[in-house]
Amino acid sequence: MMSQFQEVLKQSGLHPKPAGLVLQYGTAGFRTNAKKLDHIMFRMGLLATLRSRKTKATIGVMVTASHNPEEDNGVKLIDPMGEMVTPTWEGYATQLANAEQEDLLTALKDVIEKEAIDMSQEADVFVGKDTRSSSASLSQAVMDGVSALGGHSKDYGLVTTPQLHYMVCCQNTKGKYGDATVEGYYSKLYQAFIQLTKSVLNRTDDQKHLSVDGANGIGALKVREMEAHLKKELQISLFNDGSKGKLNHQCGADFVKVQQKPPTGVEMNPGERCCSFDGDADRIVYYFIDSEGQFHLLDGDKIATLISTFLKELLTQAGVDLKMGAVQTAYANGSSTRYLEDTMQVIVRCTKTGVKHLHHAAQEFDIGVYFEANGHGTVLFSKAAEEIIQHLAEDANINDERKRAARMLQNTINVINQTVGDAIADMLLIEAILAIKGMTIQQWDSIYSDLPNRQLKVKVADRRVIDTADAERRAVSPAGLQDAIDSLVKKYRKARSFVRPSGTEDVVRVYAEAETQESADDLAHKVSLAVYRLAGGVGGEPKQLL
Ligand code: NG1
Ligand code: ZN
Repeated sequence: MMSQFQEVLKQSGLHPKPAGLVLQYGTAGFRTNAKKLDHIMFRMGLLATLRSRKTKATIGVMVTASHNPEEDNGVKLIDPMGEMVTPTWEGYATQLANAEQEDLLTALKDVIEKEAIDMSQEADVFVGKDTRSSSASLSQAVMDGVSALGGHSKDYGLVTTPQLHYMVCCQNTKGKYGDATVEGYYSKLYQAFIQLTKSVLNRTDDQKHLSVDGANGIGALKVREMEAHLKKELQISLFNDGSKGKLNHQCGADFVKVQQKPPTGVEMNPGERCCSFDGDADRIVYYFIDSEGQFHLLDGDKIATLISTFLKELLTQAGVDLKMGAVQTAYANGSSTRYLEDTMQVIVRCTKTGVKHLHHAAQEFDIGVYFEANGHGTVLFSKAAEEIIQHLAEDANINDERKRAARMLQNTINVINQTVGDAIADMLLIEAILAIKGMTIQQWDSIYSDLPNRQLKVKVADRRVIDTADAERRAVSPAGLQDAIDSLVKKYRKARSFVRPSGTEDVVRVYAEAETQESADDLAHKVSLAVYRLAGGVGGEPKQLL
């Protein structure tokens, strides 16, 4: 034990913390300019080792800054079942990250003591990274941290975030969820996809074709790897594959969603299905241009609706009564919420932004479909629901229609990545649903019409002055802000607006929706000015929409 601490001391000298630097474990772990992260990575290696000893299970550490610029990087810890770490451990992460060099051992020992960690336990950590140029040395720093504390790390190298979540879950469930290898991941997903689509006869090449924007990131590499398995049942044209463009620059799911326009680098013909991944392939959005050249976005809300409709129909056909719910955040388009509740009669819950909140809420249902509007989402099936579906699929005494539906539900369970939102898995499920329902992207799009909306960012001196309640839909501080928003919202038809401090960027986010795009833009702009005025805006009045 003594020697472990000496090793930590020695090694941490090679990964020194810049004095005074303070970072917070936010919505998506630590995320900032890559140059500031070496010590964070080393320390997260230490923490993951402790977490592994505490849980007596394998822990994951993913090095990525997702949709953020190439210059940034970040790190996220993955708990044994593939979920995000608990708030207490997020607190430890922040504590360890911010301890000055000379206080590191004290901070470390503090966690060991509070959690009563047996330091003689084995520790296993799976490490993965995205394609950023800084990721190689940063993931090495994580592994240095693991070995300094006497843990074992396994380097998965370049993987998507959801792939690493999947590996961790497979490892800790002793293969029940699948094999903890990239090959095992592809084989589970593509087999389920082939099973789902095999009954669909006469699919044309057009129906099998999909254009994918890989955001010049890891998703592009992994789509390439998987393509061979798909046996031409899905024919992918891959754009922004990283061979020339810069990661997430003018492309990727976040760009398309926020800018509401097509990415650069993708050849689009009218009516053709296209989708964009983000920089670590845990988000996906679909879109197309119509014959008049107009752009149509099918975001996480439209995806959730498509999947919920499909599952509800299958449940009816299979004749099983399972409680299904949809989970959204305040960013969900108002039309989607109305459609799910009123037309589909699905229970809808709204949570705070951040996957862990959605994931948690989705666990309350037999089948929980959760999606953030930005395209991060998945479906969770309770253990009981999985068992019921499995029994039914194997039941010799039911009719063909029920059996077919039960088998489709079973394959849906297998194609989806239940550990976390997964662009590749979601893409396969969406493609299968469209094929099975014989639906074009236009038909999918016309299920309901989005309310025009706008997202803006405002820079303030300290974004923590904004405090929210009611799943972030109301600002309780600073004083007067919510009143200002309320009186602005009243001036527009079908309007809604809210503000919240970002958990991944040093900005306040503003969201507005209204009956027309002009109104949504105007409302978002006016709310931004109110934030600027009442929450200590910096950097000159925000004249231009960010
Ligand atoms: P912040 O920066 O807290 O808004 C963003 C996304 C989240 C989530 C995280 C993690 C929006 C409005 N926010 O969080 O939904 O995906 O990044 O990547 O899209
Ligand atoms: Zn991401």
